[in-house]
Amino acid sequence: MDEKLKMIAGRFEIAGNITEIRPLGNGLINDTFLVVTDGPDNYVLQRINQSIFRDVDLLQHNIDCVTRHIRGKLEAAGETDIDRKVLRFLPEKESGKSYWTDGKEWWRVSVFIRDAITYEAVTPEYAGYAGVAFGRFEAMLADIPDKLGETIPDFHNMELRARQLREAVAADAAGRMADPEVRAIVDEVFKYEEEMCKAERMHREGILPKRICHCDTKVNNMLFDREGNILCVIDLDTVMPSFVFSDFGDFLRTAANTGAEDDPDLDNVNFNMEIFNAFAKGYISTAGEFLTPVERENLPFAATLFPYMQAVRFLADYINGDTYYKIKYPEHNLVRTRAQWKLFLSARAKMDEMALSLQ
Ligand code: GN1
Ligand code: MG
Repeated sequence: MDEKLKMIAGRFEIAGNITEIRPLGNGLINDTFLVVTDGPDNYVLQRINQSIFRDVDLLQHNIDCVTRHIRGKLEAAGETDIDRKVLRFLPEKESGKSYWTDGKEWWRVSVFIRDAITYEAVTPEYAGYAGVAFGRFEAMLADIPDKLGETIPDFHNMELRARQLREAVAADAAGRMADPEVRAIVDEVFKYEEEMCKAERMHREGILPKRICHCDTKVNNMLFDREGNILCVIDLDTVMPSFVFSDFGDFLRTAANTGAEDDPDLDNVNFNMEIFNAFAKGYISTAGEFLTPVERENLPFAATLFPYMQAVRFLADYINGDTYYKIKYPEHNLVRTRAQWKLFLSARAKMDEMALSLQ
């Protein structure tokens, strides 16, 4: 067992003795480990990527407020098994804070939710449950009294993401603009820029609000029990004020993709309308009461925005020389870009069909 990890985990109020620590999950940003103990619970130990989350104090403040608020709602609703329905972060023994740092690395520990399953792909039935769960998550947070900050400022701001791509192209830090394919994708991306920056314009016009959203609703950020019921939503680092498009669009970006996020075979990648229909129906059943007509009308737009934004982010990272996302091979970010671009075009071609299904 890695003694350093054991020492760090031991700083938190863990019950029992640690018997094993091993890597967990496939996140692209933080390093995550499972801490196995001989006590009643196992734990998740995470090193927070501080080069991305610059203000860990704010980050953990958001998470503390959100988990406390949701816990309160579940208790008020008479829910049982609450420890499997909302994450619980442990205090660090000395500071009492929900994270520990030595000034170089930032760490936190949460209780590992027992008998939970994550999926990289879902059936329409499960997509429907996920829609209900994400709509409920937003509804529960609608009256949170605390002020939450943006843990990554302007995280899902498309104008900013387009600007960052432009800066990456201008700097060409890794010499990748010499590749004609990269140039061609960049040109294609900018053709749709105005169309895809619609949300920021609507916000400036005062017709699109920001609400507390999850902002990383990848299908693998949701825990299911063995019967297929949703237990809870995990990966709360990006819970912050955003447009509802974030949660709706990012879930479909992963779940309605018939291929993988980084599928090298573009024939596998298409936008699956059955998943859209089921997810949208579930989402509207719980979010419908607070959605404004503008938000609702633009849900098909949201389904196209997220593959587009993700293509822009992967492409910018590729051009920057892979400084943000973890990669498994040198061209990985380019392969991801191609797959997200294909998904964007496929979703965009189905917007009318999506609008009909929402009526
Ligand atoms: C990152 O950490 P992970 O894998 O859940 C990213 C998301 C992207 C996603 C792409 C903080 O999420 O925004 O959509 O990768 N998170 C951050 O797979 O940038
Ligand atoms: Mg994740």
